[in-house]
Amino acid sequence: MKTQVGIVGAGPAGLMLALLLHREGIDCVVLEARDREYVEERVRAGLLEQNTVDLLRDLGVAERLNDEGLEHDGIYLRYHGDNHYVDMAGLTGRHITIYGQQEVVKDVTQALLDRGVPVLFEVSDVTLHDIESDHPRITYEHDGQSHELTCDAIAGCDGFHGVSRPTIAEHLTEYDYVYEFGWLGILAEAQPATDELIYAWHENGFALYTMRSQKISRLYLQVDADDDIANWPDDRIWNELGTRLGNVNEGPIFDKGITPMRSFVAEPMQHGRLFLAGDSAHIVPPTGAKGLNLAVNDARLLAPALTELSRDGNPTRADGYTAAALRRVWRAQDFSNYMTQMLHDLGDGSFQRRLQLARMEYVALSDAAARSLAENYVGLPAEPEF
Ligand code: RFL
Ligand code: PHB
Repeated sequence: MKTQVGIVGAGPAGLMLALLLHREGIDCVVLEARDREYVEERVRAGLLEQNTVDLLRDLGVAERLNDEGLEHDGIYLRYHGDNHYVDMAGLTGRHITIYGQQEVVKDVTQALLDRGVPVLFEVSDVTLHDIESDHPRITYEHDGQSHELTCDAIAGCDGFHGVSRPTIAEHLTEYDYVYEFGWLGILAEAQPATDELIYAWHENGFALYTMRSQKISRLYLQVDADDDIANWPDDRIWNELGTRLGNVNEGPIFDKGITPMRSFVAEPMQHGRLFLAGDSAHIVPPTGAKGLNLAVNDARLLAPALTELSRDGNPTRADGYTAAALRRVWRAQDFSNYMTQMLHDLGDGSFQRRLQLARMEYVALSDAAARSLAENYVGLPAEPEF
């Protein structure tokens, strides 16, 4: 089999790339290790930057997003028991939208299948070959048979634990930082007790109040990285959320889990004809809500680069992909780290904790400080074509 671009992974990066390439008339095949239901039900991110929403609209896949997405104007920073509003829309003229990552995945997967783009689920033994040639190949198993796909380029969109990055590991420099804490996240059938997201600094550690709809709340607690979800029966979770967030509406919890946190970047994001996009190349802690949005931005930059490479044989843009993508990646790394360091108990004593409060007060009191946080949080405008 032949295609122009072989895409490994049907997460946000791979799916968005496929849709963008299809719009340019470029053939692609998406290979996904898991089954469709698993990918579509996996609970993950929820916060879309304005750029991400604009791109989904531009691609004609925003019907449900327009109906069900919750547009927000700002966030609350909470410390010493009070909420301090940061007016993102007023400061930047841009918005953020709450719409579950798995809903984006469902909408884009369906659009691809409707437009005739092959998305193969439950593919195994994916192996990449001849990356340094003009015709790299992917071998894989599907439906009990071995297959080989010859491409002009391969997009490694297979997340942090995929096969793409390890294939070119010897050519990469990796920057890695692992935090000593994680997030315990829940979904509950409960009307959110807040109109905007609340990022809470508390002596016991960070907490975040977010939502999925008028009826579903999503909440997070900072816990130790090696904590076990079995230590957290529902009443302990609600108790701790109430302590850290103040007024919380309780309801049946239907999903809970602990996620470790890390900051990670692999450079460059290309070797030969293999291009990395999304979590396969970089991870941010979720405090800045950037992971999904970075994955989408990578796809936005990679699509025209691969189009020119495959259609015209012109590698100029493809060669510029790493530099273009990394600018936003490192900005997001810095912002995610800033939010994480300001809000969590880092275990480094009362002086540092007191400094965190001074930083938060500065954001609450100074327009300049608030604007800096706001423009990063809503997402800097998409960079011009490179
Ligand atoms: P994904 O979503 O991990 O998709 C990779 C896909 O590749 C498949 N795969 C393979 N397929 C074939 N062969 C193989 N060998 C394969 N190995 C893996 C996987 O099954 C999977 O389907 O990566 P992608 O597309 O780069 O997307 C990245 C985002 O998923 C991620 O950055 C965000 O979820 C991060 N994140 C958040 N991002 C935001 O922008 N805003 C948020 O509010 C936000 N909150 C979060 C988050 C991530 C969280 N967790 C659980 C990590 C909150 C949480 C709790
Ligand atoms: C979410 O809604 O899941 C969410 C929102 C903001 C974050 C992280 C996660 O910073």
